[in-house]
Amino acid sequence: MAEVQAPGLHLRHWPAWLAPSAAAELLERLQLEVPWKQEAITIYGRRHLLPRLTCWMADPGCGYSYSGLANAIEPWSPAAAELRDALQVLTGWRFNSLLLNRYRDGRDAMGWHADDEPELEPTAPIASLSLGAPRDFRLRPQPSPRNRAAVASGACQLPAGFDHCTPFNIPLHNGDLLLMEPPTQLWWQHALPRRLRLQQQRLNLTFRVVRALT
Ligand SMILES: O=C(O)CCC(=O)C(=O)O
Repeated sequence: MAEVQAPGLHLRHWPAWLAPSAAAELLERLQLEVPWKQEAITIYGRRHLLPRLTCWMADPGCGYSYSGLANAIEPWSPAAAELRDALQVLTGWRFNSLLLNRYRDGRDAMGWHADDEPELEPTAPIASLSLGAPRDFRLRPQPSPRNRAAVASGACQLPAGFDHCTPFNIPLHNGDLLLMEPPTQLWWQHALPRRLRLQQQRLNLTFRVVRALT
């Protein structure tokens, strides 16, 4: 396991957490078990199809929405539930929800964002498992709007050395596990850029802890 640390960022990376044969078998199972959908989001009144297929699996009541898209909750599939239980043993966290992304080829991608929605438990890590084709996972220093406002008002300070941080890349391969620890989502954004020559698919699973908001 490799630790990656920078001001406001803490990642733990297990290259080949799953052996190639286990990762290939899991990818096959997930392709069949998961009810993949291509969702649309509305930005400034215009509807856009997401450039990937997705599915939100979660315990009952653990809904999640972003960019005006309220994800329908699918029940845990057998393979996803096995992974959730293995991650509980590894991390001590009982993940109650999972976003699955299927990038059909290098034209599918994910834009810059942080997973900082209010329904996500801020003290929990996000556990990200990659299957299939390798892709670059980009990170850049970019405080969340809440933190930017808090810094501007003097309520909190930038992490020491944050001004000198620059974007960087972590190539994620078949079977890799990446744990994004707090407070990473509050100070850094991530993205999965397009790779137009890539023809193979990749699945990514991000296990999360959603809290009930009162
Ligand atoms: O596919 C990836 O590695 C990134 C997924 C991601 O950014 C997310 O689910 O929030």
